[in-house]
Amino acid sequence: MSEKLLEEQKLSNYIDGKYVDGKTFRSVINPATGESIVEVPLSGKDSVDAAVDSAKKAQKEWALVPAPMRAEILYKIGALMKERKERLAQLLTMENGKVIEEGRGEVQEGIDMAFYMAGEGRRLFGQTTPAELNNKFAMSVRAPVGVVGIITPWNFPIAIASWKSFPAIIAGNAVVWKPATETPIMAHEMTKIYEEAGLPKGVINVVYGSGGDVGDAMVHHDGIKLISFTGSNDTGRNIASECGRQLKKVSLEMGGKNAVIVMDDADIELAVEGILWSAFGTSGQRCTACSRVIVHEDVKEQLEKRILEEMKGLTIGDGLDEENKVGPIINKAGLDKIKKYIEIGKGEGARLLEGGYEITGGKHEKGYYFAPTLFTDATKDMRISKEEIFGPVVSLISVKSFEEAIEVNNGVTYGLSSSIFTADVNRVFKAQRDLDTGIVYVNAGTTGAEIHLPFGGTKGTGNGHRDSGVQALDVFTEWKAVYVDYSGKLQRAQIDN
Ligand code: UN1
Repeated sequence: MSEKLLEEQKLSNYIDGKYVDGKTFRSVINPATGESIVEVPLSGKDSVDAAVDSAKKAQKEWALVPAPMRAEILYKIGALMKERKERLAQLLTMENGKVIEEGRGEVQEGIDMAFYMAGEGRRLFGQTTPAELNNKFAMSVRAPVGVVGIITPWNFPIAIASWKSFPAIIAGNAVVWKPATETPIMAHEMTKIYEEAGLPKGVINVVYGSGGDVGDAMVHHDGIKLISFTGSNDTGRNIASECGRQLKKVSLEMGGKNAVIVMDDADIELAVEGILWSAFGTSGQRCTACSRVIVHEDVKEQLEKRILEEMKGLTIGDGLDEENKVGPIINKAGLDKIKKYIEIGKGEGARLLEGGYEITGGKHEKGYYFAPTLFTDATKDMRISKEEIFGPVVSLISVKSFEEAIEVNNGVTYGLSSSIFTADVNRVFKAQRDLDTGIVYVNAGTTGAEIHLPFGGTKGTGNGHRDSGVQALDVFTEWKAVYVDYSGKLQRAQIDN
């Protein structure tokens, strides 16, 4: 399969519109089979320097291309992604492991983002406003930030890159992109698409390598004016403190501990479907994955029973096989982290109802598989109820009231996504007001954010910025206030009126 889909045996950095060979490499492993798919360069500071030089040159000219003309190229990028959707989805499943249906869904997110941001090429709205003085015109316009650095994770290698790179380029920036070393193939496929769509050289540069080398060099480079990062909380904090020291703009998205609340008046069957999809889809490796179920005590037993029954129907295996509903975990480190949390949960006194083990043997032998897992009788203060596990593990916490459910939901350091199942309209509106997360769902699970709405969260999830939506433009632009005095004399604001 890999030979047929991908001809290259080694990937190359993409700098100034040219493929530049790497010196040292590591293998990209298909987590479903343990097989090596391709070699990815492990670059260093010199490659980042070259990428920034190229981006700087390109950005000057790109910023002068009228935004509707930049959009023409972005429309072409979207059209090529659409044309290659199946190829991209298959390669995505091979490098990331998510089941092919989800691979297609993710590529679609990227396509949607391309067309949506291309539309912004004819908007990029600023404001005009009356001036304080006569014969004077006042307006605010969006200006590009300059050369921007984007650092993207392995769990959504094409969607998250699209949320960041497309608003960046439509606004007239040039990009240095470090994709996750686990999933570089999506970036490589995108470089071919940029070329074919006619994106001028240097507008997007791709440098492969580790966070410690390439990421660090980007964060420290004074030619990069902004870092947009999605990844772990620890790395995000380190990036933010270094960017703070340099007064570099920084936008962070760092995960969640998302809960589905099931009230006593909920449609239980619908809630079960929502929980299964958002807890075990992408093997729980979404920032938005449901890893807590906060259930009203009156329906706890019924919900538990129905979740358990439905979990039995989850087929686990290689995501390229359409039969499978749950794919592998990204790598051994991911698997080890999940295993550690199973032991923590047991030690804390949560009751393991299902799963809790690595799946080995037969067709699972060479990949990294973990059984979908359900804990019950968890309490809000347990580590499994507070810390991000990033795997197919969900814990049930029982509560006595709506108010307690909201309190438990909000009692974690993260604030990305939350959900409530209820039939009571008053509870719906109170919940959307009081749930302290950047995304709230009613009668749906915690996943499935749409690209034209802001994506991000409160507290430890981020630092106040949002990916996707028009809000992403606020990250990738500076506001400039422009005053045009056409009175022919010096008018002094705050004095001459
Ligand atoms: C992520 O997990 O970082 O809402 C992104 C969702 C997807 C994106 C998830 N559209 O679950």
